[in-house]
This record gives sequence, C-alpha cells and structure tokens, in this order.
Amino acid sequence: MPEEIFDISGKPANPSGWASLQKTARAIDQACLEKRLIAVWGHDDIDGIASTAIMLDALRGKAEAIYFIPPKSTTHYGLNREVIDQLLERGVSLLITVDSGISSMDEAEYAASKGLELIITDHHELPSRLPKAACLLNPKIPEEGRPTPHLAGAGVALYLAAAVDGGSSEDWLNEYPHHRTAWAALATITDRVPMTGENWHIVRAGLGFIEANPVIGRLNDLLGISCDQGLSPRIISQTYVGLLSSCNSQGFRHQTLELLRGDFDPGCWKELYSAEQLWLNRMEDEVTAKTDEALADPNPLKVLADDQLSWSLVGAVAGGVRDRTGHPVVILGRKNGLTVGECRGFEPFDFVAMLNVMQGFFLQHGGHKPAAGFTVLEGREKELIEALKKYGIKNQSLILRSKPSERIDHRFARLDEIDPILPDILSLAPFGPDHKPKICNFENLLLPRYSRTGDRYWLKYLMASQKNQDFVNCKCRCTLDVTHKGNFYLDLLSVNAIN
Ligand SMILES: [Mn+2]
Repeated sequence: MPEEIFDISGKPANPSGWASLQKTARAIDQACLEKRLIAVWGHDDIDGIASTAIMLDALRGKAEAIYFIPPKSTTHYGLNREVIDQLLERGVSLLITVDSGISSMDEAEYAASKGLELIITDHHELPSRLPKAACLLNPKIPEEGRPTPHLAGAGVALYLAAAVDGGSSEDWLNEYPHHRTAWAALATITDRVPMTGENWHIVRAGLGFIEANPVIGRLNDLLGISCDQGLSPRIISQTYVGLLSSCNSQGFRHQTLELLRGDFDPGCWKELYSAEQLWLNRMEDEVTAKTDEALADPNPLKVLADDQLSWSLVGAVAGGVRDRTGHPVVILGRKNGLTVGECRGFEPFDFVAMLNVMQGFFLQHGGHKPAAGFTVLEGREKELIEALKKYGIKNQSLILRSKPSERIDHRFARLDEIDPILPDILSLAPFGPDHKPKICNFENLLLPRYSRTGDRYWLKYLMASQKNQDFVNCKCRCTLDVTHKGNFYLDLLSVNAIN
C-alpha cells in the first residue's frame, strides 16, 4: 500500500471546532456544577491508563472522581454490569469511559436502566450499532472539525480535558499542562496509532515533556535509565513501555496510574523492573520456540495454541513471531480457565474483519486491523482453530500481500554522504506508523566489529570513530532517526561485514 505523504505544515485541530467534544465537555461541566460523584472507566494498557490519568487531572478541583480499570485477569474490553453496580453503590452518577466502551452496547443499556449517566469516549473501530449514551465521543465518527480519526484514547482524553478546561488558544497543545501532553504522547506512541495529523503534533510536543517530567526523572534515577541523548518514539517503546505495562490493574487501583499521578513507590518499581527482565527472558524463549513452530506450519495464517502459555505473554509473543516470520499470526493461551488469543499481522490483512466473521466463538473480541484480541467461549476452542485456519486458506492471496516492508528510501556509498538529508529528518520527526523513519542502505559503512541486527549507533559516535581499528567495513540497511534533542542515530535492520 503506498504510504500517504503526511504534511507537517498544518496545525492541530482546535478543541473549539469539534462540536461533539464541546457537547461532552458541557455535560461534564454540568455534573461538576451539581457536585456529582464521577467515575472514569479506563482500560488496562498504557493508553487506557494515560487516558484515565488525563481525565482525572481535568476533573481535579472541579469534582470528586474515582476510577476503575478492568483488570486484564478478569475481563478485558469495555464496561461490565457488576462493576456498574458497585459504582452505583458508591454513589457515582456520571460514568465517563476513556479508551473503551464503544462496543459495550448491553452494558450501556444497563447503565441507562439504572439511571447512571454515561459518557463514552473511545477511539476504537466503530461497531455496526453504537451504544446508547448521553455523549459519544470517538474521532472515528465523521464530523466537521474533528481531529484525525487515528487519535489514541489518550489523544481523545487530551482534547476532552482541554475542552473541560475551556482553553482554546491557537497554540493550545504547547500551552497546555505539560504532564497531560506527556502522557498523551506516551500513549500515542504505545498504541501504535498512525504518527500523522494531531498524533504527530502531540508526540512532537510531548517528547520533551516526557523527558522533563519529574516522575520519569525519578524512574530514570532509580533504575539507571539514561535519556541524555533525548527521546524518540522508538526509544520510548524500548525504555518505558514494557515497564509501565508490567503491573496489572487491581480494579479501583492501578500502580502505573498512581505513578502518573505523582505517587512514586521506589520499592515497587524496582521489583517491577526485575520482574520485567525475567518476563523478557521468558518471552524471548517463547518467541524462539513459536517462531520455529510457525515456520514449520504450512497454513497461510499461523494459528498456534498453547495451553501452558500465560495470557501476559500472548500478545508480546504474537508480535515477536509476526516480526520474525513475516507472517500474520494468531497465538492462543490461557487466562483464568479460558482460552484467549491475540492476532498480529500486517496490513492490508484485517483481523477485525476476521474476528467479526467468527464472533459466534467469542465471549469478547476487539482491536485494530493489524492487531486484535479475543476470549473464546468455553468448549469452542477446537472449532475456532479450524475456522481460523480455513479463513486463512480462503484469504491466502490477501495474506501473501500482507508483508513487512523491505523498502529503502536512500542509498549511500559512505556515511559522510548523509549530511544533506539530516535537516529534513529533523523537521519530519517524530516517526511512527504511517510516517516511518527513513531507511538507508550503505554500501560501505565502518561499524564496530560484530555489529548485529538491532544494534543502535549514535551518528556522532560513528562520525568520530571512523578510523577506529576495531571497526570493519559493512554493507547495511538501517533506519535513520533523531531524538527531540537533535541527536541522530542508526538502528541496524541488516548488516554484513565486507571482506
Ligand atoms: Mn487505546
């Protein structure tokens, strides 16, 4: 699919121009005026947590608010009745969902029947029928003045918080409370939404705010993380995302959310960091084993079921196997006695469409075209696996076209030839999905001996070390990216020593 050229010269849409946003903000203002108890309903991933943190921050000082983040270990997507009952018992009279809820048709009816006012804010794909709610805010609903339909959940929350604040200056994104933009940027990067339109502006503004954030600073000090060279989406994904995703929601309390709100517990984060290192080792072993299994599987869609695989690894393993095999893959594991699955692939193959065709098998399902997940109805596992394989065979030609890109944007003989493109890279950054970093091919690049795929080199270091004896001539393909502090770096995608 040809990539659209994203025009960076535009300004981010102003909150004042999006009518549903303003309507939603007015409903929240009204609840604040009436001193009602508000609950924010999030989702247990970084986007959901950041969205919740932003929403709570917007309500701070205006209304009493509590939050609920459904634990991954029990339910995953959207609202549920038991907790709605608990919220009502606590006296909640307005429920605001963030990063979730657009598919919670029955639960929305239930909330309405109980007299609970519901505001749904989400960014997930629209179901064929929309739930009933006092306000429904989703940038995928076509409307004049809305920002990009590809906003993350936290991008939607950022807009809503700005509208609740009532501010709408031209440069609202930079004048806005910096920690909110930081969390929205973190979530926009983590949710893998296209780095275009307002997403690009949020991340461009947010990278510096993330680096300067006191919470991030304390994490860095505690764990020995250095971001002296500055941040980019790639660096953030590798540095903080795993750690911040590593603790699970306890429903009415979430450690990562408390961290974003400024409650820093060093002992807990040290423990989480060690646990994350162990988890990474286990994941690596699983990815290696499942990659072999996938490569031996003749089916076009690789469907791998493993009763021993814990749900905490399923998504990451699916992503790892997809990357190593270059095939779309569905990995099934277990969660609380039920089978869960995660799908990872490449566009144009559409997992949402696939899961919709098979919805009779699922307790829950949802996600995005190249990455989706589901929980299987008990007893339907074997049939589902057969159905998935059949779907793969039926859609074989589409799957064959859904491949990782092998593109090269610039070909160079040597390192010193890249100077002319650096100013462009700087103005186009940050990069991400649909606005990818440039890929360079070097015929002859001096690199440290034993350089491997995945290694990162700062351009300054390479430039200064070109006469080093431990460097050898290499032919390589790499991404060229830059941090918010203007430091360029290469990530090796493939490398071969010459001679
Ligand atoms: Mn999200």
